[in-house]
Parts: sequence; C-alpha cells; structure tokens
Amino acid sequence: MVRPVDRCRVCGRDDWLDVLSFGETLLAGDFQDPADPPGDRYPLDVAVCRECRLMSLRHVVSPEKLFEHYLYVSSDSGLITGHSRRLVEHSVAGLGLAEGDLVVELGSNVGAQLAMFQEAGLRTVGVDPARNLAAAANERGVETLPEYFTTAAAVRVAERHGPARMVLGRQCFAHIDDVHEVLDGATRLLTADGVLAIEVPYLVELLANNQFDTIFHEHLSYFSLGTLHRLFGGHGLRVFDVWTAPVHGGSIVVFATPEASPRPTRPVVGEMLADERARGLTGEDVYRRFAARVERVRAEIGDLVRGLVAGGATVAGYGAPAKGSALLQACGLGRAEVAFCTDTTSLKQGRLLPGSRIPVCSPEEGTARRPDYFLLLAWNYAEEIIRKERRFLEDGGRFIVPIPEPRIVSAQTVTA
Ligand code: DWN
Ligand code: ZN
Repeated sequence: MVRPVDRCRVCGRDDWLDVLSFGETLLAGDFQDPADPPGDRYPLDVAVCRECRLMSLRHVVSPEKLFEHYLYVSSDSGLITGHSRRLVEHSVAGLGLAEGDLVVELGSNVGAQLAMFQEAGLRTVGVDPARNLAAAANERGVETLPEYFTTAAAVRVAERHGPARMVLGRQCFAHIDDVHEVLDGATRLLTADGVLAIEVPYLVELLANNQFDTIFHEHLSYFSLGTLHRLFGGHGLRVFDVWTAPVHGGSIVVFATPEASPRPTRPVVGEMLADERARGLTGEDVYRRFAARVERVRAEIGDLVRGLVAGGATVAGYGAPAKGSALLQACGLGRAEVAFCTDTTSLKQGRLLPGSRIPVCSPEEGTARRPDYFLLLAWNYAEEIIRKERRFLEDGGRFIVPIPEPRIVSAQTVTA
C-alpha cells in the first residue's frame, strides 16, 4: 500500500536533500461518506535528488488506492478551457497536426481535452486508470482505455490505431512512479516527427509562491525543466519547446520529439534552463528557504483563521480541491474552524473532506449560508472566482486567499 522511495525515479541515485515533512497525513483526494471510518494516514515527506534535482515524495502510495476511483473531474473553468483550446490550436497551426492524425492522451480523465481535438478533425484515444472517468469519456464518444499508460498499453494502441503524431499528458505525469515505462511507451507510439507534450505544475512557481498545498500523495514528482530535459533525453526525446501556463498555480508544458525529428529546438528551452540555474535550483539554499517560508505561512494561515473564528466570525472553504485538504491538514484547521466547503463538483457534494470531515455542499447552498469569510482553497482560480463572487463581497463577505501569503480580499481591496 505504501513503499519508501530510496532510488530517484529519474536518475536512479540514492542521495537526497530532505526539504519538508508534513508527518503522516490523510489522502487529500479521499473524500469520505459520512458513514465511512476515518481514512488511513501515510508519510508525506518531500526531498530533492542531489544528482538530477527531481523534487520527490519519499514514499509512494499504491496508485490503485489513489486513482482507480477518482473524484477529480477536469475543471470546466474559463482558465482551463482556454488553455485546452490553445493547446489544440497550437497542435494544428504550430505543430502541423493534420486531419486524421492520432492524438493519444494519458490521464485523459473524462475526455474533455480529447473532445476538443476531435472537433479539430483529429483521431483520439484516451488512457486513464480511473474506471469511473473512463466510462464517462466513452459515454461521450471519446474512446478511452481504463488502464495505466504502460508500454504494453501503448503498443496495443499502436497496433489498433497506428502511430501517434502526439502523445499528451496533462497534470498526470507528476503522479506516475515509473516514468521510464511511460516514456518507453510514448517513444514506441510516436511517429518520427511526433510530439510528446507533458504539462506539470512548475517547480519554480511552487518554490517561489510557497505552494506547499500542492504537495500531497497523488503528486510524486515536482519537476523543473532541467529534470524533464534530462529524463526525456535518456529516452532519445529532445525537448524542442516549452510553454509556461497560468494553470494549477503555474505550470509548464514541455514539448519533446524523437532526437532525429526535423523540428527545430527553440531558444526558450536554453533560456529556461539557464534561468533555473540562476535561481539556484541546482544548489540547496533555494529549498531550505522554501521550507522556512512554508513553516511561517502554514502558521500564519492557521492563526489568521483561528483568530477570526475566535472573534465570532464564520469561515467556510471555497472549493474542495485536493490541495485544500492538504492545506487544511498542514495548517491544523478542521471542522471547529471551517464550517463547510462549497464545490461545483457534484461527485464531491454531500461528502466530507478527509480528516477534518468538513462537509462539502453546492455553491448555491454555501452562499445561502452566508459565511463571513470564504477561505479560498481553490486559490489557483482566484481571479475568476473573485470576479464571479462580487455580490458576496459587495454584501460584506470577504475572501481569505492563503497562497502565496495569507491576505484578505474585500469589496474595498479587491484587485483581481
Ligand atoms: O493534479 C491534480 C490537479 C490537476 O487536479 C490532481 N492531483 C487533483 C486535482 O487537484 P485539485 O483538486 O487541487 O484541482 P483543482 O482544479 O484546483 O480543484 C479545484 C476545485 O475547486 C474543484 O473541485 C472544482 C472547485 N471549483 C469550485 O468549486 N468553484 C473550482 C472553481 C473554478 C469554482 O469556481
Ligand atoms: Zn535523480
């Protein structure tokens, strides 16, 4: 069910710089039914490989436990939808994918991204181990294999559908322990000029913006471009382009292609690698300073919320993201401080957040209960949410935006 990480999954070395320990915590995505017994706790410690600078959890919880019945449905927020569309547009206009070309997505969730590729005339196959989500994707006409993206699965897709012009993995590559198996599968599936596009939360953003709540058991790896560049290179895949994207707290989309592919390598790749070195990612101080800031910010968030509640205010959570569970646990906040959480995901409504057992309700129900403060657990959508909830602010409500530092947003101070 849980195993320690000794050897680095990227380079194989066993030489770690310990960065942070959250103790034994509950699985952030393990929303519970009221009748459920409390879930199990697992060690949540993160360290950096001194050889390749992968930041990694030091323990792996079995993927069967984490992903085979998954409650996260790709967000339909404007931010995510816009980003998904840009990826399709770029794949056709920028990467030359043509009508009838095959796009295979690992971690394809309910098929929202692949449905957009279908609208652009591309053939698609999804691969996702979450049976409940794969079933929903197949329902909507996005063929999806309910399994992990292994080499064997990739070979089967190639046998049935031919080679792929693109293999895409958005916000799932950081969840995968055997990254070499995935890359081996991708290289067998891709055409000679094919594109592997991998989107992950960006380690530089995580460190710079104190995003400690992104550290939970689903996220095994926290990648820099440098580590991905080395990892892909070991599989004969050349990184030829990289995007930054304002999703999930700040992500990168790394585009790679077989070494001999005619696709030219853009200068931004070398520039970002140099920037990472300049920020000290190959050193140790940047991680120590991050850890010190996290200890301070965790305490400040907890003290702020406890102080408001002690003063008679009611505080509720806005959004019930997995990272919200991680944040509440890390800040020692529970049902005594946070009365409920709202969330647009129907799968989450009526359930309880792991550990704190804070009830999740619909946004409508939550707004009707008129809390004095919403703790913005889905802070990565702050701009969109604050704009949407202007009425709550104008009626005197306030948001507590916890990351990168806790700040209170009112109708008078709103800048988003
Ligand atoms: O890597 C992962 C990312 C991509 O998604 C997964 N491990 C799990 C998941 O992480 P998360 O749950 O922190 O993702 P989100 O997208 O930040 O979750 C936002 C939550 O907030 C969703 O449950 C939807 C909800 N929400 C809401 O209630 N009202 C979101 C918006 C925009 C809103 O207006
Ligand atoms: Zn390593």
